[in-house]
Amino acid sequence: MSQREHRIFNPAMECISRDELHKIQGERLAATVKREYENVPVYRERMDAAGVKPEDIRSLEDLKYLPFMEKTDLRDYYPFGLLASPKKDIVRIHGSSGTTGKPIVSGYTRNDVDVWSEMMARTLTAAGATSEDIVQVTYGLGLFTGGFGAYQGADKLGAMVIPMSSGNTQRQIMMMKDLGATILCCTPSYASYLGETVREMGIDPKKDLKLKAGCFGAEPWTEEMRQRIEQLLEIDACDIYGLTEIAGPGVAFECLEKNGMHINEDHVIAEIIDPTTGEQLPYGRHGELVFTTITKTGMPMMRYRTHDICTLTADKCACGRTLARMGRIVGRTDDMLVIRGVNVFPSQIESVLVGADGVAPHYMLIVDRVNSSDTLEVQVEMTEDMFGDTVSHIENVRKYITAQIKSVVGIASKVSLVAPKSIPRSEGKAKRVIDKRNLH
Ligand code: DLL
Repeated sequence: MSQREHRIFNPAMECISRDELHKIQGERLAATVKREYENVPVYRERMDAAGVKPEDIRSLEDLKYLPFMEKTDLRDYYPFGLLASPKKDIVRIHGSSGTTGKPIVSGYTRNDVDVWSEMMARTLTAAGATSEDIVQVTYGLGLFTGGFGAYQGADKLGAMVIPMSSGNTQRQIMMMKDLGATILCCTPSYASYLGETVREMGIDPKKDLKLKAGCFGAEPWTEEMRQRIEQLLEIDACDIYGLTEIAGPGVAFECLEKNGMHINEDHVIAEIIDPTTGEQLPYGRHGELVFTTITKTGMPMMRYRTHDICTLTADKCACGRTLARMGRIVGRTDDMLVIRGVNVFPSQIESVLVGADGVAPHYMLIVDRVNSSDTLEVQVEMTEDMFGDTVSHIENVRKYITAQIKSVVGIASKVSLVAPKSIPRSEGKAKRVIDKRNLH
């Protein structure tokens, strides 16, 4: 057992026996499918086409008979075509930018907002938060779910919330210091930038700040990035996961064991499937994460394909929770880069860069096609120290990184060490890839 003190917001649910949980999931699934079939024409059509009736879905094992939903469905039935409740019962809309013009939107009833707030209260509690804490919300407050999700969870806990929203780094740090924020909620890329700026301003996090933990998510990050943020800000950095279509942040969260994210399985059912065949894969195997909501009433989702790739485990966690855990997201089936036939995830390259001396983890991957062959350029910023170093030392570091990328990812790349602060910083989700191959 770990020596850490673990706080649990709702022990009755978070530590429920797996048998009892599966029973509840089966009952909630059956009720949700009935609601979907009766209220949403597209669910009825798809289930009829698959030859499944609501009465066929009686337990968790029947999940596999249900059809999948995709992000394209949210576009096709935009904005209200997937509502399972009357529009007057929808109290909130959130959305996220898609790869094409219109955002995808999801409608939440009062029940859905309450469920999501509880999921986020569990998330903050797992990172050590209580009603005594001061939570700085640096996720954008707006259509994006990050800001409101973190705000609602902290509010449910009875903590003090500083709803900063994103941006204005100096001001974030001033408020953090003056108000004594103890918990930080933002993207990991921004947490790392905040940490660097804190150090540049000569602030000693141990002496001058009161931060103890952060709930970071909304984009893929690595174990190396966790260590960097923890060192820069002297905090526990916990990974949190969510998506607009399901509930926003808090769908899954790490406890202080930092060993995978507990899924709020009394509200969602998680599966891992083979992205090509759609077959369910056993726990422990990497595949595409699929969620089915079982308490959502506004816009419930049936077997929603997230395109996120990870593993699941139901092994016991030292925190005492029985909720299954998802591993770090290693990439997405759709932003996985295929370069000269090799699957490449930006997170693999990030793990090399964060571990290398002389460079800061601000990078951009530029993929192109030259003479019918794919090319990968990795632009990474030098640290200030390195920038003033000898040409031969810089060249050695460049060669070292090139060799590491080759050994981790399996393909050759061109590594360019660029000047400090020359790669644009992001306040929300970081943009790490420019793929020029589709432009030719
Ligand atoms: O990013 C919700 C969120 C806000 C989660 C704040 C965590 C913290 P969307 O904008 O709809 O919602 O984007 C969802 O972001 O399918 C993943 O690809 C990615 N993502 C979210 N959390 C993580 C994470 C919010 N912890 C999409 N690790 C998801 C890796 C993540 N990727």
